Formats: sequence, C-alpha cells, structure tokens
Amino acid sequence: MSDWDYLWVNAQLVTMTTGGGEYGLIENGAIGVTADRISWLGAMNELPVRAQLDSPRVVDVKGRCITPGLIDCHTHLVFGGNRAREFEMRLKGASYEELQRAGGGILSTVAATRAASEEELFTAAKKRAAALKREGVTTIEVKSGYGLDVESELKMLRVAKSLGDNDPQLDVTTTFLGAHALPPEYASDRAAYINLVVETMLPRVCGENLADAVDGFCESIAFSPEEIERVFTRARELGLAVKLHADQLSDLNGAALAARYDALSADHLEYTSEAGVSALAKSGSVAVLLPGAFYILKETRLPPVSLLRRQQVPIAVATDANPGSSPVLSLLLMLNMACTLFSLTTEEALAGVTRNAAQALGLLDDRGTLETGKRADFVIWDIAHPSELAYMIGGNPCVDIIKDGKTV
Ligand code: DI6
Ligand code: FE
Repeated sequence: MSDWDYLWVNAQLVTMTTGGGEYGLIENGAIGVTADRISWLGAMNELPVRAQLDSPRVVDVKGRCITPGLIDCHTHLVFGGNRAREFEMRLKGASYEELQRAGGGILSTVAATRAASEEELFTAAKKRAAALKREGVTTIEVKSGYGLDVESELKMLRVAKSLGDNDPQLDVTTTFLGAHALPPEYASDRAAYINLVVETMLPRVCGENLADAVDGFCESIAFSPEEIERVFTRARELGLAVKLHADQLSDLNGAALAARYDALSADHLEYTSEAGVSALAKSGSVAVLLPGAFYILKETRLPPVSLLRRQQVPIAVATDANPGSSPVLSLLLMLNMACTLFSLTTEEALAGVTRNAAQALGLLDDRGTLETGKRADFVIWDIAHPSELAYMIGGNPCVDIIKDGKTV
C-alpha cells in the first residue's frame, strides 16, 4: 500500500483550496500522508480499491472536520513582564497613545525585556505558545522589537527561533522589528537610532541568520514613512522580505509604502485609503487584520474590508499577541472577532488563519491548504461544519493535531 503511510477516513476535508466550493470542502473524504507530506486526498468513494480500511494505519474520524494546521502570522510572543497595570490605567481613561508618549507602553516592555535573561524570556514565551498550540496552531511568526539595542534584539530573535527547536508541533518564522519604538537613549536623536538599525542591527541579524523578514511600526507614535523607507531599503539590499504595521491609528500611507517594497503583508490597515488598497492589490501583498488590537484599544475605525474584497487582496487574520494592544492567546477567538467586528464571512476568517496566513509568511507553496504534496500539517476538530470554528467562543473543539505527518 504505497499511496500513504497513514490514512484518515470519513472526514469533512476543509481543504481551503480556491476554485472549488465553499471552504474547498470535500464531504466524506480521506487524507493520507507519506513521511511529512500529504500523499493522497479525495472522496472516500475514490479511494483505490486496494485500500485496506481495517489496517491499524487507518484512523476513522467519524465525520469530524479536518482543516489545515492553523497559522498565526503576526505575533509579538517574546517579551518581558506584562502591562496589566497599564490596562487598568486605560480603563480609567488614559489612551494608548498618551501612555506611549509618557514613556510607558512599548517602552515599559522594552525595559522588562532588556532586564530578562534569555531563559526567562523563553520560559514565558513557551507558555504563551502552548496556549496557541492547544487550538491547533502549527506555525507562528514571532517578532523582535522590545529590545531596541543590538544585543537585546538579537537575544529576542534567538529566543523566538528556539521556540520552534525540538517542538514537534510548532514551526516558527522570525521577524526583525528594530523599528518598533524609539528607545529612550535615542530620544533626542532619531536619525542615530535608524542608523543603528540600518548599519549595525540589520547586518548582524542577517549575518547570524536570525530573521526571515523585517517589520516596522509606521505611526506618529513610532516611525515616519521616511524612516521606515531607510530600514526597508537596507532590508531589501540584504535580501530580506519586509512587512509593515501600517495605518493602524492614522493614515500615513503605510499600505502603499509596504507595497512599494513588495511587502509580504501590510498589517492592521484600519485607516488605509482606497489608493493604499489598490497598491496592495498590485504588489500582491496580504492584508493582515488584527481584531484583537482593534477590540482592546476600543477602536471604531474599521479596516476597508469591502475594498480589500473588491480588489481581491488576500486577507489574513492574526492574534498580534503582545503585552499592550493585544494581550491575546487565542487564534480561534480572532476568527469570531474578525467576523463580528470586521464582517468577514466565516470562510474568509478561516482562510485568514490558513491559506492567506501562509501567503503572508511566504509559505503558501508548502502549507496553508490541504493538497497533495503539501506539508502534512492538519487538525481534527470535533465539529460537523467549518463555520463552527468562528461561531463558538470558548470550548476549544480541537481533538487531534498532525504535524509533519505525525500525530502530536
Ligand atoms: N502591534 C504593535 O507592535 C504595536 N501595536 C500593535 O498592534 C504595539 C505593541 C505594544 O503595545 O506592545
Ligand atoms: Fe503587532
């Protein structure tokens, strides 16, 4: 029986491939793996006649749904301390921007992250990753950006990378976010900090192979479009892909800026204009929506979902897991919020944490859908229809996770 090493049968296969029906659904299907790849996939009645369904290598999932492994394509999972006290202050009326300008916000996490050892950061991040994993997450992106000096940024990236080492369920991609906030020691010399990022941090990060991509926070409380351009220019010279925190709190034409550098994604986008959406459509960048940050900051300005749809920009959804604007460790909750807050369909939301999240990480050839030849990362859910994943809040229906062809 050479078609597969293991076969899962009687499944609702939520393939998330495009061109077929909703969710790329194959009702009453089977999926086989050989080594770490999907080697057979189709309807039960198309199984080869020689298939021996009573073999111990065959698992009957009894009508449950199987989706691709979930992908969280935007997280800040590595950080020191937390900002629960700041959450209290915001509830009493302080705004996120006020706290940031007063030296709190990101900078308070920077102080805690600099003070933490690599081991402490790892232990805390590993716990957060475990929460994501329980809900069927098999790939995450993790950013630096709370170190903001050479050694602390490298420390964060090493910790982020090591989250995936020896973890049978989790692949980690890392992103260098040196342009996240201006560190206090450069408060009076912005250009000198950007020089440090461009001339010292980026070459070190690249030389030590610590990042798959480069991100920036383009915002009045962070960095200007011109400053981000300096970082992106150097990143592209070094052969690194870019992505951007764009137009979250104001429209600085961040989406168009990201598009000019062929960004993998532009993220947030609440204030993105129609021209920004058109630019993303042309560059083929993914729009990553982050409903957790929108919710926590009690934002009212909605991302331009109808325009993104009309211009066929792929939409991803992520947790933005971070200690300030999105203390969120549930990607399933983000599915619900993307639907209720941003009016995505349940199918769009699920595509946002599978196919389009894979594209946002440049990994669509390898994962993100159920197709033969792709990595055998998938999740068995105790649900009868994929809409249930976005519909229910709480009560995690994940029953089994297969990563690289192996049950974990
Ligand atoms: N992502 C970020 O990087 C910033 N906002 C966001 O949505 C700030 C994160 C933080 O407050 O620590
Ligand atoms: Fe973020």
